[in-house]
Amino acid sequence: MALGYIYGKCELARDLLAEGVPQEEMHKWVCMAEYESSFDTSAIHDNKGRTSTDYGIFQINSQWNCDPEDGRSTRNGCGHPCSDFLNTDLSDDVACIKQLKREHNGFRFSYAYRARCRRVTSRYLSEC
Ligand SMILES: [Ca+2]
Repeated sequence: MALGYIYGKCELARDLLAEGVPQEEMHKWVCMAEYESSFDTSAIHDNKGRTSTDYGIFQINSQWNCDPEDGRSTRNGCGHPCSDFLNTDLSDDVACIKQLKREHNGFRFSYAYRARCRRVTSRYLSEC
């Protein structure tokens, strides 16, 4: 397990498949990772006013879905410290995104998905 790894697009699709992401959803997951983090597992972005921070390749949010462990309040819906979402073990990241997808009945919880990935088709992965 390492920090700060930047995936290639097709490499990420292979790893996500190994972590149990369904092939028919793969273009959506990889597109989300591209526009959330530019495929960087260690990406950290503070939201406006620093009330919350987004972590990792899928930019999991500290206010709702992980614990920033710095005293800020959190609902920690996925039950992990946010630092778990910065390494190259994507199993917990995938489990969290699957949970959010269930809770939200789709990927619209993701800003990047709403902004960039809604109309993406499997052709997005045609070079893989
Ligand atoms: Ca992880």
